[in-house]
Amino acid sequence: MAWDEGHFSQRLGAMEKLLGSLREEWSVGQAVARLRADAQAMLFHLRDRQDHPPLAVLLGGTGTGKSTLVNRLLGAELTSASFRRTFTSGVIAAARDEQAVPHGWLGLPRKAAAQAPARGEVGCLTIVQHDVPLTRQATLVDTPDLDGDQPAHFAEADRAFRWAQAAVFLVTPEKYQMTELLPYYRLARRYGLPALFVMNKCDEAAVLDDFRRQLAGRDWPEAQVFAVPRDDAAYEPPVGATLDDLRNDIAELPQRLRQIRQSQGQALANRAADLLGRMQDQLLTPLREQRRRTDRLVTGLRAMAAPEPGIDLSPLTQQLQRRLQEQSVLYLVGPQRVLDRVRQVPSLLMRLPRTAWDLVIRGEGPQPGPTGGASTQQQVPDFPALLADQFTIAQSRIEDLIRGTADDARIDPGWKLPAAEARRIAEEELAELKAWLEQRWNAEPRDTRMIQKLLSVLPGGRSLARWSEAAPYLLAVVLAAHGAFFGHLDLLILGGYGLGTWLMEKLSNEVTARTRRANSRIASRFAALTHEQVERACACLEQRTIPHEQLRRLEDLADELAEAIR
Ligand SMILES: Nc1nc2c(ncn2[C@@H]2O[C@H](COP(=O)(O)OP(=O)(O)O)[C@@H](O)[C@H]2O)c(=O)[nH]1
Ligand SMILES: [Mg+2]
Repeated sequence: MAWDEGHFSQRLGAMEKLLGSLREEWSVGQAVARLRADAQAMLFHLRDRQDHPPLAVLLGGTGTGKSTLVNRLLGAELTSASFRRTFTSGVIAAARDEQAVPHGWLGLPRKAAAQAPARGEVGCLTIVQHDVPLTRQATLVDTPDLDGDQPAHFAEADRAFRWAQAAVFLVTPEKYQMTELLPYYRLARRYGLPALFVMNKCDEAAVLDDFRRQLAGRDWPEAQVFAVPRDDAAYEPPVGATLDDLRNDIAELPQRLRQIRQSQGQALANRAADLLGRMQDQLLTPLREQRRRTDRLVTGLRAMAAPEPGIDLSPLTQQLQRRLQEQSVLYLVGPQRVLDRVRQVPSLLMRLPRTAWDLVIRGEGPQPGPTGGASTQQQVPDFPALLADQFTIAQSRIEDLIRGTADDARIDPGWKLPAAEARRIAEEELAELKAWLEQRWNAEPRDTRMIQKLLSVLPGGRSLARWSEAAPYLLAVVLAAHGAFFGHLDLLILGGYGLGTWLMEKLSNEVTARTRRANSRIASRFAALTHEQVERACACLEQRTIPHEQLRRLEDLADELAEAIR
C-alpha cells in the first residue's frame, strides 16, 4: 500500500477542523464528536515524536483488577480499586509528572488528581503524579470498564484505546471468554500496538493455557501472557510470566517502540483506512441520506403549497369545499318551501352533501345541540372559523409529510404559525365588505327596496336588520355561484333553477363584483399564508440539515484522504 503519510496528516488536520465546525443539529447522534476524537487520536499517532514515556493503557472488563494492578505495578495506592463494580469513572494516568503526558492527549481536559487514590471523572483525564523508575519508562493508564453497563464508561475506555501507544489487556479466569475484549485484540494487532496480556486472579495453569489458545486465534500466536495469582491461591505463574516480568516488559516499551517505529507505515495506514471507513458509514452516508430526505421533503412541501392550476387534487381544498357547501346549503335550504321542493325531486338529493342530506331527509342538523336543527339552518357560514380550520388542516398535512419520512424529531415545534392568522384574513375582508355594504345601504336609497326583498327570502332574513349583516351569506352565495375558490360548486339546483343563481340575480352587479373581490382576496391571502407556513417548515428542516456546500467539502476531503492511503 502506497501511503502518503505527510499529505494524509495534513488533510486529516483539515478534516478535523471541518468536523469541529459542523453544527450539532445537522449531525447524526454522537457521530461527529466521536469521529473527531478518532481523527485527533490518528493525528496524535502520526505526529507524536516519542519524546515522552509511552502511554500504556490497561483495558479490561469490570472488576478484573485494572486499578489494583496499576497500584501493584507502581507500589502505591494511586488509583481507586473497589469491590464495587464500575468504580473507576474516568481515565487516570499514573505519570512521572504532568509533562510526561503529551499536551492534548485523549483530546480531553486534564486535571491533576486532588488526592490519591483517584477515581477519575467522565470526560476528563486525571493525572496522578508518581515518580518511580517504572513511570520514567512508561505512563500507566487506568480506564473505566470496557464491558460495564454504563455506555459512558465504555466510551472512555474505547477512547483511551484509540490514543494508546501500548495496550495491557487484563482478564480473569471468569471473564477471559467474554466477547468485549476480542475485537480490541485484533485491532491492537492491526494498528501495530505492542500488547501485553495479563490473567489476573489466576488459580490454575489450565486457564492460562486456554487464554493463550484464545489469543492465538485472535492474531496473537506469540502473545506475551502474564499471570497474577489470586490472593489465596497456591498457584505459581510460569517463569517469565510473573508480575515482575510484566513490570520489566512495561519498562522496555520505549525500546520496543523505537524498534518498530520504522515498520509502522502499514499499521498507520490500517488505522487511517478504518477511520475513513467509519467516517463514511457513521457520518457521510447518514448526512448524505438526510440531505436527500430534506431535499425531497422541501420539494414535496412546496408542491403542496402551489397546486398546478386547473388540477385540484388537494384534499385541503376539497375539504374546505365540502364544509362550505354544507354550511351554505344548510343555510340556503332553510325555508320549508325549499325543503319541500327538494323532497319532490329525489334525484337532486343525490347531489347534496352528507350533512344537508341528513337535514333534508331526517330533519337532523349537523351538530345536535340544545338549539336544535332549526337554529343551525339559520346559521350564517362562519368564514373566519372555516378558514382557521382549513389552516390547521394544512398544517397537519405538512406534519404528515414530515412524519412520513420519520424526520419529525428534526423539526422544531416552533414552525407553526397561529391559526388565528387565517381567521384574521376572513375577519378583515368581511369587515371591509360589511363597511362597503353599510355605505351602500345608507347612500343609495334606490337599492333599498330590492335589498329588503332579498333579505325577506333569506333564512332568518327577517332578523337581519341590515344588509351588512348578510355579508357572510353573500360570500357563500358568490362563492357557490362563481367558484371563486374552488371551481364551480353548482350548489343546489331546485326544480329547474339554481337557488344560488336566483339569489345572485337579485343582487346588483356592483354588490356581486365587490363580494367576488372579497372572495378572491380571501383566497389569495389564504394562499400566501399557507405558502409562508410551508416556507417556515422548510426553513426548520434546512436548519437541521447540513448545507449542500458543507457536505460537498466533507466529501471532497474524505476523497482526498482516501486518495492518500490508496
Ligand atoms: N483476590 C483477588 N482480588 C483482586 C485481585 N485484583 C483485584 N482484586 C479485587 O477485585 C476487585 C476489583 O478490583 P479493581 O482493581 O477495582 O478492578 P477494576 O474494575 O478492573 O479496576 C477489588 O475488590 C480488588 O480488591 C487479585 O489479584 N486477587
Ligand atoms: Mg478500576
